[in-house]
Amino acid sequence: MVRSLVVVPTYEERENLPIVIARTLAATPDDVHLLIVDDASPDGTGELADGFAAGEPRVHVLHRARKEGLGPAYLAGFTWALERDYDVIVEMDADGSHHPEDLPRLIGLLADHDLALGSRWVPGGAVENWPRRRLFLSRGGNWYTRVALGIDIRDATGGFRAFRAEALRRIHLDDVASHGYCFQVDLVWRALQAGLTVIEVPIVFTERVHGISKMDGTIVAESLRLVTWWGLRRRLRAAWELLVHRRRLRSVRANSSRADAV
Ligand SMILES: Nc1nc2c(ncn2[C@@H]2O[C@H](COP(=O)(O)OP(=O)(O)OP(=O)(O)O)[C@@H](O)[C@H]2O)c(=O)[nH]1
Ligand SMILES: [Mg+2]
Repeated sequence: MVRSLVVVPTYEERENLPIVIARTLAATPDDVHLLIVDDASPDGTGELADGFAAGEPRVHVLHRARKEGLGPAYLAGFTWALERDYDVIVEMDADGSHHPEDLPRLIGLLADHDLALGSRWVPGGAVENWPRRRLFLSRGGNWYTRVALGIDIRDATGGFRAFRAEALRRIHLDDVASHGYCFQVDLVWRALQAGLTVIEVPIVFTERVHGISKMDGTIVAESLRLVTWWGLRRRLRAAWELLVHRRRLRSVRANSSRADAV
């Protein structure tokens, strides 16, 4: 049996929570559980989640002391899942942007892959009701990420994805420090560097109906800064390896011409 845990970070999602829980439970079999990771939402989302958990064994809640961003909330959720030996760990937003009905397809792909990414920007993928500014930001951010890191991933910033637990264990989560969207890029980048198999599948992303977005300028700035740094570090490393290789080649040639002279 494959036990899956869908980790759902929440901050002020009181209106969305009942909907996302009901849709997830209805769309998935009993071996799929939900973990709500709430950062002490002032609107009482955490207490509401406790109420659901009390009446439904498939729902769990992790309370955190304060709002620290998406990255730390997910890391806490991943640790919770790995400690309890779930086989599959899924990321999903609480705001209805990700459709829980896609979960069986996403989880099913892990039979052949380490990481399955729900993607808005592969053929068949789409975004509903986004303003032009958000479309531009997402497409531009993904283009920049692809060029800077040299990866062939269309939607590295998306947050609807399923990991084999084993894959998460292999990508060393201890030193992940990114907080916002960049956290998503960080994990894909680590997965690729670790040689894990990554597949992108189309999803339809729908703009939230209730509540407000927690995305802001600091999240965009963090992403730009870290992706630029990772890209630079990748190129510097490649240049250094080329230099070392050339030096080695030169010394081998020098040695062999010395040997010829003798
Ligand atoms: N626990 C926790 N959850 C968060 C935090 N920030 C955002 N979230 C949740 O993470 C998910 C995604 O956040 P959103 O505000 O929808 O941000 P987004 O989806 O990146 O941006 P939009 O596309 O504008 O909705 C939602 O379920 C939020 O409630 C945080 O600091 N802590
Ligand atoms: Mg959202």
